Amino acid sequence: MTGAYFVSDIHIVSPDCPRARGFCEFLRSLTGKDASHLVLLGDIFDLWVADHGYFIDRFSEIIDEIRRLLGEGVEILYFEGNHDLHLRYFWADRLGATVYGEATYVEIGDRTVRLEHGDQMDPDDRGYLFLRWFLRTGPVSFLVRNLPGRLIARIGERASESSRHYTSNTKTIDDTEAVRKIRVHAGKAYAERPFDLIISGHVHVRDDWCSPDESFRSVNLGSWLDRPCCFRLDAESAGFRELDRNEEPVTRDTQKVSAAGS
Ligand SMILES: [Mn+2]
Repeated sequence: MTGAYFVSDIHIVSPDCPRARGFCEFLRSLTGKDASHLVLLGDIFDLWVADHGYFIDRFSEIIDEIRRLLGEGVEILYFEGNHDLHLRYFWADRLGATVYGEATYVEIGDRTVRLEHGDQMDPDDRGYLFLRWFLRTGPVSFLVRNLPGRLIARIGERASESSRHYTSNTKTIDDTEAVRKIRVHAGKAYAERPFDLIISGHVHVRDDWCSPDESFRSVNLGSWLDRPCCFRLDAESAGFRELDRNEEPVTRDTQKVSAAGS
């Protein structure tokens, strides 16, 4: 492997928004020579549903870069978030990325990595977990693929406006609590099936933590709403990279991922 790059929760709202520009710039900086994997861990777009021409045309610049990377042999893994759904019709079937709807274990280099968006991390969030299931049932999938893309976009905008309104008024979970949930979830997942590294997104709180017995490392990617960054993993090191234009890249190749075999 050369390098595996992980990003999530960019929440791109339009092709010209600063986060879309930053993401294009980031994609342009990658080539098949230095990147073996690009892992998109959900909520890359503030809204992307199925294979509507509306989204494909709107974000064609990003799609072109993705196509180039695939052509250069970069493996692209896209995990659905709660803002980007039913991705396989376009991202897998037409582009050639691998799309996942659930947590998955992947071997990258000599590490076993558990990957997931993170929206199933909180078992207390029953209302959301029901909605998540509902949005993926057959009839709803059929409907969202067959309604006009522009209408889907309008419904999505309404929904995210009201959810922003809702979360800003009733912030039920603070950063400390979010970090606790990330780590508890990592421990539970490890007990079910071990890994060297777990990477998630969704909660928008950047976290990089080694379990007390150093058996695994848990990373949450934070959000580009706070600061654009990616996590990079290669054979020697693993750490966050800042992607702000004015900042020097900071690589925290800190604690080595404690691989079972090393
Ligand atoms: Mn999310």
